[in-house]
Amino acid sequence: MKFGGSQSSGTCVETKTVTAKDIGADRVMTDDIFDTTYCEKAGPKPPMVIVWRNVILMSLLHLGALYGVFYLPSAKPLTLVWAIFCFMSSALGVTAGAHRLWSHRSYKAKLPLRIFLAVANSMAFQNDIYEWARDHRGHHKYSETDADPHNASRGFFFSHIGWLLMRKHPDVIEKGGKLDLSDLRADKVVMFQRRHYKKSILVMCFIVPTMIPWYFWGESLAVAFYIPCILRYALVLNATWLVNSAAHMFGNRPYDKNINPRENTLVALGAIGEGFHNYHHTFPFDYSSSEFGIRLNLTTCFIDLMGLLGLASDCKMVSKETILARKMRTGDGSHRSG
Ligand code: ST9
Ligand code: ZN
Ligand code: ZN
Repeated sequence: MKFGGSQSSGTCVETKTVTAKDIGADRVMTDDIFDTTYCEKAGPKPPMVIVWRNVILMSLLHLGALYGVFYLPSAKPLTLVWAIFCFMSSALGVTAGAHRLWSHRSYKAKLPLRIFLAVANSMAFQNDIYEWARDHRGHHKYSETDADPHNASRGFFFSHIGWLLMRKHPDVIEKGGKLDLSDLRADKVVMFQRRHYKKSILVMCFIVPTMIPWYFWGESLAVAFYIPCILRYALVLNATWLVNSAAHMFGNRPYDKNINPRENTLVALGAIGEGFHNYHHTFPFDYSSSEFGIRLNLTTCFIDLMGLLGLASDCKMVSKETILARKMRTGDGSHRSG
């Protein structure tokens, strides 16, 4: 497999020049690299089967979140701080955890950090880490085809939330079943979270965000339920989904103009550093998910901090020469000087 150049380690370990082999071959898995050999099956597409239970639950969640907005003026300041804390924790459980660590293996994390990220991931309630990483590897490997769980060529709504409201395309399950997930199965933290997933989301996504403000500073149960729990959950979900929808449609393509994922600053802001999506699909193994390190990237700040504390290491990062060469070869010209 060719990755076209050299790579250096991120800020959490020393910089070194390495060969193309180091970019992919030494990783635990490479099933997040786009598969150019896959072809969608000819003939009519299978019928769309709507899952009404999910439609109802997602509608209730979003109505509840809207209701929460009206509670904002009556919330105690500490409750708002707590809601932001819950937003950040659950976001990190997705970005630094399910995404950069477990889906892409872009850095290594010691046990205490993996435990923190798994707990934070349960607060985000976006399917367990195993399922999330499996679907996400499929998204990279079969991007924007029938085998991509949130295939953006089916439109904004489908890639944003629609894919969670209907049965999956059979190719998602067929191709997903062939992905190498052995590293996930070997990770005790991932498998523990999967075994106890329902209990963990009940506690981390619903009970803890609601009970802490009520118990410790006497917030009303209604405010504590609708703001740090429901509104926060809906915001994290939508910030995440925007990476699948908006960042596959709006923005420039400085690294590869032949793919749809884009650089989207607004999404990067809301998704704590995950909006540099043209870069990310071009170099999925980079621990920053961006050319620009910590710029607009709280997730990279967090991983770097964990590196300083000795909890994260082996951060993979693409060298400037490789990035420049790739921009010249396949970019849309929008960053040529950058
Ligand atoms: C949620 C996930 O929101 C969000 C993920 C977003 C990813 C974003 C990535 C962008 C980059 C990162 C950015 C992060 C930014 C974060 C910012 C934070 C501020 N391969 O699933 P079933 C098997 S979740 C292989 O029922 P259906 C499966 O194992 C929200 N096999 O499929 C099972 O086998 P078995 C909350 C697969 O029936 C069988 O197929 N959660 C694969 O089609 C059936 O599985 C929900 O809303 C695969 N890829 O139903 C729940 N997939 O029977 C939503 C499946 O042997 N999910 N299989 O066990 C569901 O209800 C259902 O999955 C469904 C499909 C209705 C959608
Ligand atoms: Zn994508
Ligand atoms: Zn990814």
